[in-house]
Amino acid sequence: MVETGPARRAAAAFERLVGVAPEGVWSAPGRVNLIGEHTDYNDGFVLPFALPYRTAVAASPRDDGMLHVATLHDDGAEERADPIAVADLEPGVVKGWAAYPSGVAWVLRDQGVVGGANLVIAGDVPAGAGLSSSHALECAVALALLGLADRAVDDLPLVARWVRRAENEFVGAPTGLLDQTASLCCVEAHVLFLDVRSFEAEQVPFDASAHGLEVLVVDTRASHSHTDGGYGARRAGCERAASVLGVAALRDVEDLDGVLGRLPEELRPLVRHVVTENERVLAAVELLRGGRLAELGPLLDASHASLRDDYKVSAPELDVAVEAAKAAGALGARMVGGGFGGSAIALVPVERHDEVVRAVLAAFAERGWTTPRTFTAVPSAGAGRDV
Ligand code: GAF
Repeated sequence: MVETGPARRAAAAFERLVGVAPEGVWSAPGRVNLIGEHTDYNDGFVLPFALPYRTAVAASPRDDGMLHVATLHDDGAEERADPIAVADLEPGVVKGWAAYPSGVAWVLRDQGVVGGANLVIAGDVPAGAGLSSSHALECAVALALLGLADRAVDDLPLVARWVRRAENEFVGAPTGLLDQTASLCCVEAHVLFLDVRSFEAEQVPFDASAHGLEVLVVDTRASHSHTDGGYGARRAGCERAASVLGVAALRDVEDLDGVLGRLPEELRPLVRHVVTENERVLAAVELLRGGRLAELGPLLDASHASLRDDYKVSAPELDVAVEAAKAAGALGARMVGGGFGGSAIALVPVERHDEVVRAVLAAFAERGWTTPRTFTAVPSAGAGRDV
């Protein structure tokens, strides 16, 4: 049990707000996905790792069946959501940030976790950055509520499915299983190679620094959302294409060139992206298994081009970050997450770090855009109990 900064802050805020120490503190990380974007809801492959940034939830049970939730904002201000009876939770009744923890309590109620709770949240996963801050919060809440109920958490993929239900049905974001599975199942110094259909998982060692490399994250500060239609439209297009082709999911498409002609024109690029992106994940895993990290660059570049030109989920800020990083010496770069804003990653030789960061900041400054935030991402621990 490692007590992290967010865990300490959540526990301290809990004592201030509730007046006693919490029964426990649980936390979960954000993620980046090395490659494999928009493949998860097509039953495909993903390759994420957990970030060193986490959301922590300090918690204690309540015997009146009420859910009291508060969050600590970055500026130190505390905000309490309106208390609500767990029995009264239904999709649509809780809005804003409190919908995320409430949605998890709603799902777990169906699993027999019916008691009330005090939850105080603190975290340092950048919000709106495509780094999965919402899933970090939901996973931490899930572990906290299960922990308070003394429920063993031995089936993490099942917990991931519960969290997906909260996100899809309570929050209203039609997301897949990538983010919550990464947050729950990733381990330090590895990327998680996950077959989303079978849930077969392999922890693949990933130590970029041993190769003189780093994964640089550029949070463009162009904020994104998964509830505003663009994400759902792509997902619906994929489902329509699978149904036209008579396959269970686009994962099952084998002869890409052969099937494209059978599809309405507007669906072809979606299918092309998903099929080629799955191939890129498999190729990336082969490179990692062979210790050939420095050869990942072209796969990252091809992934970005496919997301930009075929899937059409990039944004000018993402494209500029990717191009500037590459021009300054990155071996490859791509947007990560759902897109329409958020973050990009670049595979950077350590000695080019400063130059790449300078180039990205200069490109943004030239355009009068908000200064992006950059950091080096090291594969970190997944969710768990801190205290
Ligand atoms: C978002 C979603 F939450 C994930 O499920 C996944 O689809 C991702 O976008 C794109 O790969 O992060």
